[in-house]
Amino acid sequence: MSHYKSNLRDIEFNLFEVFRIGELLGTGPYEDLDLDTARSILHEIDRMAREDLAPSFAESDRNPPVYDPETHSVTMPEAFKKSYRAWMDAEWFRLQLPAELGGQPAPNSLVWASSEFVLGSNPPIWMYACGPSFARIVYQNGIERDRKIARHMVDRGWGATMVLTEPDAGSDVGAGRAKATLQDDGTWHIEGVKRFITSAEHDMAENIVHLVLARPQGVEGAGGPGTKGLSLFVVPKYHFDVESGELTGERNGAYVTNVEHKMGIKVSTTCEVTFGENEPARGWLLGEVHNGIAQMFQVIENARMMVGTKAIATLSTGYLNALEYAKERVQGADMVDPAKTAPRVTITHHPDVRRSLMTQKSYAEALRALVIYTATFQDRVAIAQSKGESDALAEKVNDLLLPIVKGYGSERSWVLLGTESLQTFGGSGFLQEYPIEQYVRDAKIDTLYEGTTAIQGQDLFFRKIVKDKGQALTHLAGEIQQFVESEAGNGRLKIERDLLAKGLEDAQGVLGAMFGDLMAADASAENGDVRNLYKVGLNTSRLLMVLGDVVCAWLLLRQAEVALDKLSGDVSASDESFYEGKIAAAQFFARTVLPRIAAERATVEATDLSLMDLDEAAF
Ligand code: ST9
Ligand code: FAD
Repeated sequence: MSHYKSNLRDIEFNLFEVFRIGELLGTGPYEDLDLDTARSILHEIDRMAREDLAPSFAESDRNPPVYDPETHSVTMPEAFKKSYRAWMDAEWFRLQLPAELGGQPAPNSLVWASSEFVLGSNPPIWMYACGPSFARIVYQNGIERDRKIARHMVDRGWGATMVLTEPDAGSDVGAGRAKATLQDDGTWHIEGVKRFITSAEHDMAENIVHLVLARPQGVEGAGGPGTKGLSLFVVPKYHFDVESGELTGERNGAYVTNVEHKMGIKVSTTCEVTFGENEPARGWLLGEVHNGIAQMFQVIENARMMVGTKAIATLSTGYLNALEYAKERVQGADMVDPAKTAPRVTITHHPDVRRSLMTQKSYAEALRALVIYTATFQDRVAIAQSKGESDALAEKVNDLLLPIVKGYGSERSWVLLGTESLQTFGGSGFLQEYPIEQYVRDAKIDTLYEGTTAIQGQDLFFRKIVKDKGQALTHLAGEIQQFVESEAGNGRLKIERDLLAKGLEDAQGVLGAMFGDLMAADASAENGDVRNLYKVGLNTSRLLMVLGDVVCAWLLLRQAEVALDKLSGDVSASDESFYEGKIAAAQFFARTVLPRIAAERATVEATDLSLMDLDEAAF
């Protein structure tokens, strides 16, 4: 039986009942896609995930890829290859591609909603399968040569990687030392060692294209210090004929020189890649422009969305596994039955288990809504672009929400998988017989790669709020305020709307205190002291969590409003339970999570410099 338990009903609820993406279908860039087709896509990917992708999940964890240092090659487990092949053969990746690359574009909300099935059932499949999406970046940023390469990447099913990290350049990408030297024929030779590169070696594709950040040498206006001096190079594993895509049989000097042994996602190869050690590693400058970090961030934005969705997908299947177990596990008597001979009950009768299950349910469903809500702004961006216009506000709100999806989503998911989902199983949760221990191991990475949580918190405050002059945040806060002041839920959500109002006010208090500290760090102002910036830095991760909780509470309450509306009409018995569950989750979240924001506010307002003044020896 599949480890993976999907929640198709909730995904459809979000897409079609809450965010009403049906209204986009059959119009503009989605003219060829109707509602029935959209639903059938979801149903088919859900089926594939459970029947074709999930079966190799545990097996490839226990029998991970084997690296041969002699040949610098990796042999993937057969079971995983089979799942990967099934996914690639189905060609669902075309939903993310423009028509010029053989795609059939679908709304991002539909794509990210359906990605949950893959990312919940066997996430490394999605990562290995990203070659076509990387091709899109090559295509969009490239010159005619690059566009040809992009087509080969899609048509020939090549793999691809994003290559930033070096031993001394992790969060600080700008410290990277890999260098690029221009050759007479217009190509570049890359030299340096990159580490932790996902999917850099495997035996599931005839070629792998590395997108490498490196610093050009001796080029006017490029190659300076920091991230702005980095350029992006397209560096294949095997050389090929640019016109036909045929491999020439010649190996490029980009070799995997180690594969890491990891805590989780073991089937995803995490590689050290050495460029140009014994033979040249030849590549092309993408688009022949030195704009590397901005180009790479087009990949990173997509990857951050993916990582958040992966974490959230895992929490959802973790919760549904825990729920199934809790409904069957008989242990102890009902708390209110004092008799020694009282009948034993399933653990769902115990208040603490109910608290735990509802915590898991409300977060999993809130986070799913967060992913899909974020993707609706990507839809707006794509629709505007298809008309040759831009939707600046949608771009900004998407940017604002990305660190919340990635940073808050991964933190909440990984913690809850351990403290609640695994805990529901008691000692059995610790065993490999159940999938939760692997979920916990596999989800931990989501708080680390694609920018750690600390980086997400800083990105949120400094770039997405301060640099944006609060425009996106003002829009989002305005939407929440409007909901607070509405009659949503007709009295049944009144307490929760009041709690949301207080949560929003406290979140604004957190921001107010942080802005105060930021101003006080302006050394040119009267009494300004740059060290006050530390106070901001002490609270950026906290802000990430606070804003995440407020947005999630609001999204759950919006869902509850829709559910209440549906319940006022005729619904099937299963839908009645579903909608009641939506209301219960929203109320629980509002009543148990939102009040904590007041404490976070008090903490932020009381922040001083004592921690920064403390001698390191005292730690
Ligand atoms: C990794 C991979 O960890 C893990 C999983 C791999 C799975 C692979 C497969 C999945 C990938 C799928 C992708 C397919 C692609 C499909 C796409 C389809 C469309 N937003 O603040 P500054 C830019 S990989 C946008 O001064 P510092 C911007 O250009 C490793 N852009 O930064 C900016 O210039 P300006 C991941 C942003 O102090 C410039 O950077 N590693 C953003 O120089 C400089 O900005 C990391 O994530 C943003 N949010 O550098 C590193 N931020 O301001 C984490 C910056 O003029 N570290 N830019 O616009 C950081 O993010 C650092 O904050 C830093 C700091 C490096 C940016
Ligand atoms: P460091 O940057 O050394 O961070 C250590 C700690 O210090 C962290 O807690 C961090 O939050 C904190 N910290 C660092 N700087 C700051 C700061 N300025 N403010 C506050 N706190 C800070 N990279 C790629 O390029 N391509 C890939 O495909 C890829 N895949 C990966 C797959 C796996 C399994 C792993 C483990 C990593 C992968 N990475 C990849 C690298 C990944 O993106 C980095 O590990 C990550 O960005 C953190 O860098 P680091 O490990 O060097 O940690």
